[in-house]
Amino acid sequence: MSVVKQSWAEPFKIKSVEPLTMSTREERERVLRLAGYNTFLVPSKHVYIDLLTDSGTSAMSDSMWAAMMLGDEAYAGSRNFEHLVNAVRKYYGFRHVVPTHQGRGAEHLLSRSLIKPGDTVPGNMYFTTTRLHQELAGGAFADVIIAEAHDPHSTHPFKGNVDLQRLDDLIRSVGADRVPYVSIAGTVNMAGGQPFSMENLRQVRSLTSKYGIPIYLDATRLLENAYFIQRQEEGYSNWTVAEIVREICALADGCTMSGKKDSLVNIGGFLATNDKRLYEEACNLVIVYEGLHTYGGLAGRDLEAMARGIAESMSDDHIRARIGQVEYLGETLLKRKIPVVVPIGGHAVFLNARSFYDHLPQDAFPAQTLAANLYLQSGIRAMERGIVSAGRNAETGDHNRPALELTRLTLPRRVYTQAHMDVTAEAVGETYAERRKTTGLKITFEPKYLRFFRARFRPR
Ligand code: PLI
Repeated sequence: MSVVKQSWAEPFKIKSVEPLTMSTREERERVLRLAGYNTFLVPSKHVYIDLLTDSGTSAMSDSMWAAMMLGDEAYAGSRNFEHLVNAVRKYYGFRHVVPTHQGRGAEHLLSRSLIKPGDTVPGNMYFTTTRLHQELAGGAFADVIIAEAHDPHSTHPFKGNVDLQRLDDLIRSVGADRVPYVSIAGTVNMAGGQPFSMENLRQVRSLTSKYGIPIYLDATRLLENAYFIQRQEEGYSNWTVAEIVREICALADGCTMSGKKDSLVNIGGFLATNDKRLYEEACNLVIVYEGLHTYGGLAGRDLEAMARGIAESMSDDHIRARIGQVEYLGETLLKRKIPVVVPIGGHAVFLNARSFYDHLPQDAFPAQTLAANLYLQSGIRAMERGIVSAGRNAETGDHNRPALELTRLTLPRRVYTQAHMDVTAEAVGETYAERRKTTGLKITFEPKYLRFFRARFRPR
């Protein structure tokens, strides 16, 4: 294993490049106004460094691009499907695989198959699409993550851990038969990309086994979680990340997956399970909503790229450089005394917008404001992960008010260089220097579901 080296460098060289465009501040003012101060509504041609998301934005390798020419575009039983199933079985260890167009397709299948109206699904913090699918299936999400996860200053190394007492109390209060599964996400997105520990997952497994409740992983960034276990949890420093991923999956019954993150593809996902009954139901539903159970809304070439992306992603050198870059940006910002969530997470650096704009109330949307101002300052695109993302309470209609009010600088895999990180840190520093001028935003339009994608704002 090569993980004991002092420094890291990208384990690839660049073969193909895409030019970046820089705009003027006047242009960005106009673009931002037209976009309703929502970075999701800014056309990418007006973006300089795009840190909106790590989803579907990775650079594929030459091998993955070559795989695109090996698409077996048969309607049924494409050989690329077999390759995908083999890759999932080998690296994640689950027996049955249903491809989907992306992660939320798999969440839809899982939620519709297992949740009955009135059920409760405990999880280590909500994720936007995951919770919505649980709610649309008639269930309610219940947060059982440890309290430290809601504290941007806590340096707990495994802020993605489940609070076992809370989980046990919840199961007892709603009844085990109303808990169809427990949902455990790798490097918890909304907590700042924070991992769970193997020990904690083992304890969750032993608790849920007592009640006969299955565990479904959100494996979207499980590999990143495995890297933190390798580096930080006693007993794992000599394991490969691939071995750790298998060990995690051995403690679960299945997973949903957005291949657009860990698996390095621009589109694709899957549901995987060891439960034959769930597999059968998911096959029924995927045919209605996505496509045949052997392609799930994807072309053969996409399935092939994902099969190769899964194998490629399971490399210690790859994941070390990927998270090394995120940490480099985080540490550069910390040196500049910019308030960020600590520890630095796996896929992104999360700016603590509450501290950044400590003069703004949460109803002035500080994290949304920060994303807008950073864009205005530099053309760098970030995204909100705070009160806007949290949406409204399904029963009362009031804003959900999360403790964390964050702006996410998300790093696509293998796309940007260290110099881009330096420029980003400078731009954040300049935005911070001007923080007192900011008065925040007002919401002017709000879509029904997942409002952060399309909501519009204006200055307060
Ligand atoms: O964007 P999808 O449908 O492929 O995946 C949905 C999804 C599920 N779980 C988690 C933890 C995610 O982060 C996730 C998607 N995340 C996006 C798009 C993001 O920007 O973080």
